[in-house]
Amino acid sequence: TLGGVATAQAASEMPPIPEVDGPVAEGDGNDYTLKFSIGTTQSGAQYRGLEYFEDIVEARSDGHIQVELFHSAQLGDDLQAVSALQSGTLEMTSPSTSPLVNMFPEFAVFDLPFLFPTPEVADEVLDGEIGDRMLETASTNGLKALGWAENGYRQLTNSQNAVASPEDLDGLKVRTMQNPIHLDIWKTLGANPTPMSFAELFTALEQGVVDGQENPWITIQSSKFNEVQDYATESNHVYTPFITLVSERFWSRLPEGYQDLLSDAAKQMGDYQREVSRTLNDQIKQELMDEGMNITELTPEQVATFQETLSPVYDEWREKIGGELIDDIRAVSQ
Ligand code: TF8
Repeated sequence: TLGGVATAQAASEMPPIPEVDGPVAEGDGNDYTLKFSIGTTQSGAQYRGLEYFEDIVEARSDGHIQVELFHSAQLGDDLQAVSALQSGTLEMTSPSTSPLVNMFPEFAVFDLPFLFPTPEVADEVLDGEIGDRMLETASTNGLKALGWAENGYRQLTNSQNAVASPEDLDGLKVRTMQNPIHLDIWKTLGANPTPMSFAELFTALEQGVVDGQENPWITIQSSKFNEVQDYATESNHVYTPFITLVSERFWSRLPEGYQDLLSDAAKQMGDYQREVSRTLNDQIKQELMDEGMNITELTPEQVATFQETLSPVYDEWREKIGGELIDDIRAVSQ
């Protein structure tokens, strides 16, 4: 069928899953089951990364670690999955950093608008000293942080009208992540924000409880938001990482050889997943346009208007997040 061909073409443009390399890790003769749950769907880049992670871990543990994948928040949304790790009923998850700011306040730096001008700057921060330090910070309270992947640059969608300036947002009901900076961003822009779990979002959009939301193109398409949202704006207003977490209870039971294996696999997954995400980003924007979504691309002047309007958000949050951290990230992009 035509649908089948279209799917096959889209899939063939995903970078292939790499061959697993590396030696078989030294175990302790025991078998382990590792459940890995995420909030996005099976057709997104995140799940594709998980499939690579599964290949690596099963091959390099010689089958002694069995990986079971769960998508679409089947085992809970971002926050629920993190608490399941803490109580030891789930082994791994990879949430957006944004819902975790109550636990790790410095993660709020990833919620500041327009702080990461390019994916390369994001990589330098995540894979460098700052990212390493944050993985250590997050390795507490029953969690061990292993690496970074990406949700990506966020774009606004809505059911009401094209948005090219803050005025176009007047009174628009926008769902935000459960995060105080995001709430502040949309208030400052003149919208009417409502924090809500991602797992409830499709229904809220469909029933008109909210008019709009913001997420990367790949998440918009894989969650079918375009079926209930006619308008989109390529705003790129925030870059959201995914942080790969493992339950400390599970981690501490593993022999060192398997701990090293999981760390390596998380890093390899993160590199590959970001490649997939970036390859698909423009492709999916085009697909959404072809399917009839009205996508507004902002001129540099229009972007500047959003940036100026949002400058009070920096005044409000700079001291709370740590001015030095913000300056360090700015220094990377210089
Ligand atoms: C959000 C996030 C989500 C992800 C994923 C579902 O809008 O961007 O896309 O965290 O777990 O809540």
